[in-house]
Amino acid sequence: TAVGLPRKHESAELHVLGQATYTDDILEVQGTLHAALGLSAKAHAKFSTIDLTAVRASRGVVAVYTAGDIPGTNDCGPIIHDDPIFADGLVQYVGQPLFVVVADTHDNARRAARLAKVDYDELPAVLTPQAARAAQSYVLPPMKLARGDAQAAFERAPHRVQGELHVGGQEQFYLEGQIAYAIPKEGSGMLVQCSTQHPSEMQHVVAHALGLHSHHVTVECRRMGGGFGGKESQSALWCAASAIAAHKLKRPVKLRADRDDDMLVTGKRHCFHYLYEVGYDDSGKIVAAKVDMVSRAGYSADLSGPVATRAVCHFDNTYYLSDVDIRAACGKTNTQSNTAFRGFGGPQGAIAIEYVIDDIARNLGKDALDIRKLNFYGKTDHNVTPYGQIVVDNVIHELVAQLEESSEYRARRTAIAQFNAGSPVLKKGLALTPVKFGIAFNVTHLNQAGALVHVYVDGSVLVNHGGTEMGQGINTKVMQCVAHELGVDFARVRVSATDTSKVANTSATAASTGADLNGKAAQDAARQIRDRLAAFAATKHGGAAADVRFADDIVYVNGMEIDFPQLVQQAYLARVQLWSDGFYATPGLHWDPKTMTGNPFSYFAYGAAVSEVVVDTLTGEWKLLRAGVLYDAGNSLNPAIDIGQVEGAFIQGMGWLTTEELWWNAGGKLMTHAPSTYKIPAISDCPEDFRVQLFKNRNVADSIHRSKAVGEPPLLLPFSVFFAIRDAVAAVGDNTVNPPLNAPATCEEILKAVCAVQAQAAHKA
Ligand code: MTE
Ligand code: LUZ
Ligand code: MOS
Repeated sequence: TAVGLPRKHESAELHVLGQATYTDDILEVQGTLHAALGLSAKAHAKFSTIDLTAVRASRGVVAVYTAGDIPGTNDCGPIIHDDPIFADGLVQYVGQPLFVVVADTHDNARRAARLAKVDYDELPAVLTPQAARAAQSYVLPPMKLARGDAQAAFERAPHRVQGELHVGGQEQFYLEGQIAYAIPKEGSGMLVQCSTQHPSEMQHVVAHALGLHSHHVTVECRRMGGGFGGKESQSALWCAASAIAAHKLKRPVKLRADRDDDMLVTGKRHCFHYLYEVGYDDSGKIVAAKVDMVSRAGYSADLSGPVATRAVCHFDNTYYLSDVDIRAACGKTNTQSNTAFRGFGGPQGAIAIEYVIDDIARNLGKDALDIRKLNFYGKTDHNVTPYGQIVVDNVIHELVAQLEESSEYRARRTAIAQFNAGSPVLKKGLALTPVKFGIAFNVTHLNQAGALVHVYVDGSVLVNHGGTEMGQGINTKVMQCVAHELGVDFARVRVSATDTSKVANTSATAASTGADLNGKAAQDAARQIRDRLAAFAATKHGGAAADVRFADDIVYVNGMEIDFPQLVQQAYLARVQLWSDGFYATPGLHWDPKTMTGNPFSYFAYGAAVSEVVVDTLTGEWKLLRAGVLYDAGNSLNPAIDIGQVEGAFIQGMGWLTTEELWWNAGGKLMTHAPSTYKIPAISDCPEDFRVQLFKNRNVADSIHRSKAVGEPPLLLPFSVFFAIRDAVAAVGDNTVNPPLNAPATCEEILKAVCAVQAQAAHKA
């Protein structure tokens, strides 16, 4: 079987040899020009004209296009369509594109882009989600999900905790930046080669911008050097701008953002601000939970609605909350329009309840793990989420028990207490946190995928599917599925670039559903070919079609063994169709956005992690000493790739919660727009002792080979790092004071929390 083996990534050799082709590596067509964007210098301002004289006169410049030059619609936003390609009379954030300049070289285009003169008429700017909430300024109507009577239950509760929390955003920091290369074709055709998670959306945006139909536009993406959600919708601007220029000039135009522009222009993970009020009993059981979250949506809606919805639907995490009131609003701010980022609001929803549980544990003088376990969803009762979906596959009890034991959690807890008692400056902390993550797009219709499988006469197989490769290994997994279905060697199968002219109307490769959806679609296509081959084999060689078996590159028919290519050759001569399309739509999903109830998810993926840190309480510096992870990938399609995904997501999530800080100045300019000021984790931040294991399980849902998705859920595992830091900080006092720690827990933030705990401890004494 090809499925379930720990195969290396299909492009592993190309990656390490530097031979994998990214968009910028594609050989340039003769006559290619290079573009750059001119950006707004103000956060919120009106303007009437842009003086482009100096831009036009700059060396190598061929043309400049502004909003008025767009042949079709000036829009590159998903869902709500409130994102102009080029600002038209109004700028809403520092970095908003005003125009595209095309020159002979990349450097000449960039130099020219800075020479525009704009007469801004400044307007007041809203720069934080809290300010947006105060002004009731939202990009979408606020949402609410309630069950029971949270207010009454809160008032009756034996104990109450209330507080606020701020969790910062995060730059996707894909290694390959945004890029699009538009090549005009005959008869108004346009080919756009680009780095995108969503080729069909790019096709639509380019068609609309050019005033053409979808059939005029082909979008192709062989691979991305990472997307992480940042290329789900926001690759559109770059596609549209390059295509407009290419269409006007009838020349190929490449638009590659340099890192600073990429970070200034594009949206990031939403930061969230929370107000919470939770009631609990003496044992630590939550009896009432109220939370009011507001996100930083930025100046437009983009995907902020579905992100907030996922935050609402992940506030419960692994816990049964009888009486809840969850509110979420998407604050309109004069900053980049925030977008998808691995987890898509799920991490932001779940961290709030984890913070509350951490508070409760300290208030009761108990271990937070015990409070967590006490509140877990039940297996047969207390198993309905606030949005009405029944948790039918709950494995969190056994998963956490296994990790607790294998990590020697209790013994380490004791050892850490002893260490801290004898160590006034260095304090250690420990935390074990669980994850439950709903798998499916929470916008139901997006849960569909298509594939095309070709078996050529020589027995080689070419697969094209609607998913995109961003390093996560979707192609490897789909190849495994097809090889399995046809019973052929893995080496017989190849995947070609994602191409809107091959598979139409695809969804973004997102919501961790890439392999689930496209694996099923490719399986469907391969199965049809296999069935045709089986029918043909039985006709030609005798026996029943149902008894024909395909395995190990051999076809077993009526007691005979025929090599796969040989049977293919025979079938071709007999005029059997050797290629097929395939399609899949996830069954059983429904969602009512008005009541925020339904069955939005196909199933849940689970995991848990335990982290141990040491914090220098004089400097706020810290180190992750050891981390252990148990992740439920179901019947994993590829354990090597899945473990890689878990490790990557863990470290990426750790960066979000600790070192990665987005900082805007008083004028609304993002000052952390390069790695010099924005600190992503480095290899030296990875724990020396890092144990990642997959939990033995099988999906109860009929997913592809009973596997479970792995892309996003592990991003929530490093909650354990954040709460281990908070645990260490609490040890500065007597472990009863809740450190007011916001994320990211930078050294500065940790020191502030240390001082707050010391001040409270002094006050008590
Ligand atoms: N892994 C790598 N190497 N690069 C990426 O950009 N994106 C993540 C995750 N893992 C990403 C990644 C995100 S945000 C998602 S939604 C999933 O991969 C998408 O791919 P999948 O659905 O095929 O798992
Ligand atoms: N929903 C979701 C979405 O759960 N994940 C996504 O990535 C997404 N993207 C667009 C719309 N809804
Ligand atoms: Mo992933 S945030 O759903 O692209």
